[in-house]
Amino acid sequence: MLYPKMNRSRMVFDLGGVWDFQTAGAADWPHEWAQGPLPEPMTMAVPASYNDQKDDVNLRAHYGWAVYQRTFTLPRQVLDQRVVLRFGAVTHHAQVYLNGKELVENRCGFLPFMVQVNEFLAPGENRLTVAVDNRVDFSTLPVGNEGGVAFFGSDNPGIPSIELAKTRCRPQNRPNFDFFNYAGITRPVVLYTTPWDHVRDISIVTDFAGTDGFVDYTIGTAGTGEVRVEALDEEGKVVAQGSGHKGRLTIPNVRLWEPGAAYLYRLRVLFQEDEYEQTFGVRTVKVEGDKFLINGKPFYFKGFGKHEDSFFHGRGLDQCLNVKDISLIRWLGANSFRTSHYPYAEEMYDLCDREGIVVIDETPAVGINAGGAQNPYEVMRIHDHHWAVLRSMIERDQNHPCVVMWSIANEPDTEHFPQAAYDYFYPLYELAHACDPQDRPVTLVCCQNDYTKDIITRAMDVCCVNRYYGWYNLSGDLDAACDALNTELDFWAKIGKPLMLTEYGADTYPGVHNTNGEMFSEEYQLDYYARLNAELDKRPFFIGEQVWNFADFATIQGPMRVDGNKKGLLTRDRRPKLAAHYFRRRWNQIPNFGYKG
Ligand code: E8X
Repeated sequence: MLYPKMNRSRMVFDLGGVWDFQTAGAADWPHEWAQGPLPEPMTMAVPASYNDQKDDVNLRAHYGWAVYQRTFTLPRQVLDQRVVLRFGAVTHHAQVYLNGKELVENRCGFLPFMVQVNEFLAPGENRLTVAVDNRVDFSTLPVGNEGGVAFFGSDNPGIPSIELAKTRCRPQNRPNFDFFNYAGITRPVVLYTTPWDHVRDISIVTDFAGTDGFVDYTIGTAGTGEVRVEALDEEGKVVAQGSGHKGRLTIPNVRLWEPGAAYLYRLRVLFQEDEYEQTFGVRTVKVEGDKFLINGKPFYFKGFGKHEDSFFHGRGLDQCLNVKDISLIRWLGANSFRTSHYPYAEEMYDLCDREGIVVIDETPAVGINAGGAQNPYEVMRIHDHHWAVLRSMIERDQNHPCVVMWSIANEPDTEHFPQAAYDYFYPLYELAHACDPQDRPVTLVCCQNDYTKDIITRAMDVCCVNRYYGWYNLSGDLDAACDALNTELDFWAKIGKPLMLTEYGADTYPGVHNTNGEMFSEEYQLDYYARLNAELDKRPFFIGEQVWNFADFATIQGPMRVDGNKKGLLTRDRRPKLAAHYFRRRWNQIPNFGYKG
C-alpha cells in the first residue's frame, strides 16, 4: 500500500481543514444528509478526534453516528488522471458518500482505506460526506463490552438497584480497554492522482554481507510494460539500478540502518508515465536463541508503551507532538516503543525511520478478555476482522525499517481458556509470518496472568509480558514484588526464548511526594522501577524494558482513574516526573547492543 506522494507524475490534494459536522443517532444516521448541506452543522477540525474539540459533554461522550461534510472543486486538468480518495484512518466505522452516492464503507479505525472516484466526480463543486460510528462491542477491535460484562470498572453484579438501573441507563460505549474511545476523522484525507497505468505496490527485503547491501524488490503495477528501478543514497546519487517487476540490487559500501543511526535509501520505480520513490533502510532482524538481533547484533529494547493521545487532538495526528515525542525519547536515552494498542499514523513510522527509533507494531486487538467470566473466543465475534486488520497492518507497514516485530494482540485472555487462546492465536502468528516479505519476528503481548497455564505466549518468537507486581498485585510492597518477579523469571528462564517487559508501571500523580514513598507518589514510581530493574538486569535472556507508559493519557472515567491513566513517565503535556530523570540516567548508560552479552 503506497503512501500518497506528489511527484512528476502524481498530484496530492489535502482535504484537511475545518469541516461541517453534526452528531446523529446511535443505530443509524439520516442518509439524506449526503444529498445536500447538513441541517445544523458545527465546525470540526480534520484530522483530529471530535470528542475534545468542543466544550460539550454530549460530544465527548457521544455514542453512535456523527457526520462530517465538506465541498471541494478540482482543477479540470486533474480529471484526465486516475483520482483516488484516501483516508489515513477514520475511527471506528465509516460510510463515505460523494455527491450523494455511496462510495465505500470501512470498519478498521486505525488503518487507511481508499477508493477510485473518477466516475463520481462532478466537473465543478463536489460534496464529500463521511459518517462515522464510534460504537465498540464484541464485534469490533478494540473490543467493547456488551450486556454489562465489564472487564474494566465492573459494577457490582446482582444488586437489584444497580441491575435495574443498568437496564434503563442511556446507551453508551463500555470500552473493554483502558484508553479513551476517541473517534472521528483522525488522520489525513487526501485526493491523489496517478496515471491510469501506474505503480500499484512495492515490497522490499534487505540483507547485507560484508560491505555489500542487497535489496530484493517486488513491484506490482496496473498495466503492462517494463519496470526500471534505481536505488539512491541520501545524497541523491544512484548507487544501484535494475529492471523487471522483481529483482535484486547490490549496493556496494552500503550504509546500514541502525537504531540511533538511521540511514535511508530511496528506491525509485519507473513504469511507463508513472514513477514512485519508496524509502527503505538496509537492515536485518532475527531472533536467535534468547537474543533479538538487529544487523546480527543483540539488541536491548529501552522504551515504552505509548498512545496517540494529546489535548484537543485526542487521537488525531499531531506531527508537532510526534517530533516532540521523538525528541523526548532521545532525551530519555530510549530507543523503541510499541504502538499500543493499535497501528499508529504512517507519518510516525516515517519519522522513526528517519530518527532510528525501533517500533513494535501492534494491531487494535485489545480487550479480547472477559476476566474469565466468559470465553472470549466463543462470545466475541472478531475472528475474521482480526485476520483482516493484521493483513492490512502488515501490508501498510512492511517497508518501514523501524518496524522490527509484529504484535498480534494486547492482553487477551490466555489463562482461563488456554487451548482456545492457542487455537485462536497460533494461526494468526503464522499469518503474520506469511504476510510479511521480511518475515519479522511475531509476538503476542500477555497480561498479568498465570504464566504456567498460558501456552500461547511461550509459542511466540519473543515472549512479551505486561507485569504489575507492586502495583495491581502485592501493591506497595516492593520486596514482595521483586520476590514474585524472580519466581516468574525462573519460569521464563527455562522457556529459552527472549523475554521482555512490554508494560510495567505505577500510577503516579505529578506533585505527590512523601518521604515514605507510598503508592501514587513520584518517589514510589522511581523506587518501583529501580527495584524491579535491578532484578531484570541479572537475567541474560531478558532483552528489553518498555515502561507503561511514555506519558499520562486519557481514559474513560471510572473509580480506577483520576483524570485518566497516570502511569506516564511524563505528564500528558510532556513534563518529566522523578522517574523520567532516573531512566534518563539509566538508559543513557545502557547501549543499544550487547547489554546482556
Ligand atoms: C493499565 C494498563 C492499561 O493502560 C493498558 O492499556 C493495558 C493495563 C494493565 C493491566 N495494560 O491498567 O495501566 C494489568 C491488569 C492486572 C490485573
